[in-house]
Amino acid sequence: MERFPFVFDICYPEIKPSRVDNHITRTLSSMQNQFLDLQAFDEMLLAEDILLYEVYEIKRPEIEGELLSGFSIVHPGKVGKEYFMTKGHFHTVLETAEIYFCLKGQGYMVMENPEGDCAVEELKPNRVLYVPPRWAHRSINTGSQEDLATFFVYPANAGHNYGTIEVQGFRKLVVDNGNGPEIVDNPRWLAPGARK
Ligand code: S6P
Ligand code: ZN
Repeated sequence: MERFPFVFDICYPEIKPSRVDNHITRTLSSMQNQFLDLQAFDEMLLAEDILLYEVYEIKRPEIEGELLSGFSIVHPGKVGKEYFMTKGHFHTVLETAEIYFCLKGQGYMVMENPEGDCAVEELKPNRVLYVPPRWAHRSINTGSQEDLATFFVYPANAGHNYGTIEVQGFRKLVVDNGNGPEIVDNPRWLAPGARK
């Protein structure tokens, strides 16, 4: 592991760091029950387990004091009316924040805290988004052709809790009912009072 300061450059136009230690790919099959239209999901998956998004991480020790950073690239597309998105997660160490810097594309970050408060912020090039401690986050690409590319940085000891979102969902969805992106309530969302 590098003990001295280091730099890395972003390679345009595909946008990925010149230094990559870890490349994570997530395909449709890793998103069971996450998209609202289960039938559209099953039909798409039957045709092909397509790539939804990729993460390029700069590896560092996952200990307090270190920072993890990297690039998240969500490809364009939809499952039914719902745009391609990341799984979304709380940090295991709930009291940890994260910063996203949007490099390319158009989309939204859907966020919520354990009390059920929610926030949706637009992502566009050169926009910085601060995700405070305790807020789950999911990025969504609303572009029709272009990738949504962001640079992220967060405390290296934060960890990822995917299970909570897999069960309760996010309160808000971003869908296209024919007129472009629309933020709507998720009918399958489990409100705090309905959780075990
Ligand atoms: C990690 C940070 C990002 C996401 C990435 C993919 O805390 O928020 O690196 O991991 O955008 O999303 P997800 O929900 O599949 O981890
Ligand atoms: Zn995160």
